Amino acid sequence: MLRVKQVECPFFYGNLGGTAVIFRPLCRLRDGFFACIKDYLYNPKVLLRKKRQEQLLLFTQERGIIAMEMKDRLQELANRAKRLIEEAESPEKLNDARVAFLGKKGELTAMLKSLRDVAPEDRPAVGQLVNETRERIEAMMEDSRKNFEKKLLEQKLKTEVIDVTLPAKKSRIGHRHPNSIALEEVERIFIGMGYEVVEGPEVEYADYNFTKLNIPEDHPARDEQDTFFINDKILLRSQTSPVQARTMEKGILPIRMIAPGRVFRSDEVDATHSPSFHQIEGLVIDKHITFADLKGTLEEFARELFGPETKTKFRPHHFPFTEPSAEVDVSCFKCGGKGCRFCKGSGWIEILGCGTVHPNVLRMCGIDPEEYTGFAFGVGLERIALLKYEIDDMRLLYENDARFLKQF
Ligand code: 2NL
Repeated sequence: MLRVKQVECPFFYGNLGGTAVIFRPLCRLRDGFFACIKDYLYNPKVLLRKKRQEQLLLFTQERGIIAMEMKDRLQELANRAKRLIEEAESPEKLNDARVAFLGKKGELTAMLKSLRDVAPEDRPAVGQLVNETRERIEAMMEDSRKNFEKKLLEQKLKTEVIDVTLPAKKSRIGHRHPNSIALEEVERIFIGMGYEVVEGPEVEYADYNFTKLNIPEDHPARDEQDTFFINDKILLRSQTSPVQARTMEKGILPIRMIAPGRVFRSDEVDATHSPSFHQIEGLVIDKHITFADLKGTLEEFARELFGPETKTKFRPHHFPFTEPSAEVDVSCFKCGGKGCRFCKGSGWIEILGCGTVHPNVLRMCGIDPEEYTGFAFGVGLERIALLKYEIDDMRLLYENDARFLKQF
């Protein structure tokens, strides 16, 4: 037993041989001296465990303190948020407060992050408190926002007086292009006579555009200067007749059809020409169809389009796909045929080309010319539109100037 002198503290801390920090308890002896207690207490392992326990105690105490602190801080934060929300004089200021407290880098979000410093057993309670605080702040903000909205509405109602006697603003909607109006008019007339409207491709085989229409290989219409060729066999259609050739090939007879659509020719732009324009072609195939049927049909068409007094004149002409062929003039609807500036003094206006279908065309499209005959015609849509609306330059139809278009 080691005898040591009386010391004031019953504990002694020291560094023995660098192994560990030794915590050496002494026990008080009867005669006022102290003695060390048993050896196992010097065991550094035991002592270290004790120390850890001590630290742990301290740590949990500290965390307890953190939990307490967080409650206070949350309360303080809620109070501060309340004050700021109450003081916000604009929705923008309110939004600033929202960002400061609830934003990604806001104070409450930071508090939520520091929840990991709280003792695990306190975390649910503190976490709930954070959430409750967030809800409280959100509710206050929502109230304030509604308040702003209400005030704004009240102010608007006071200042924005509506005069219900003012005339309404006219909404300016567009309308159909003169070409479309003319096309629909022509379609209406022929549908009324029992015709079908058929459409076909704008990119065509030369075979359908020329060969089957009795336009042989060496015909000038095939010239590259007149037609847009894609290659030897394919081109941009120069007329809508290929649509009719395709219909004849289907072999469903009789045929009563019109084929409206865009066509292409290699022309320079001027007042009466364009490389892309529109055609409406008509075709009737049945047993016993004669030139008289063609005349009757086109006379009726002219009267419907230009008025019941309109007269027609059939002048002999040549087309490769019809025989006989004719060009048709109508009596001038401006002067009634007397002659004026509009008809250049002649009293007549040319409107279309027509004829009875050439037997070669019928044969090449699979129809027996001994059994069936037919007539066909072709009219330029732009020509009809220009005449109908007394427009003297075709280019106006393509320029899309609203000041021009809105007149029709
Ligand atoms: C014109 C002349 C015309 C045709 C087109 C036609 C079509 C077939 C058979 C026979 Cl499939 N003919 N079409 C006939 C005569 C004249 O158009 O000056 N158009 C603007």
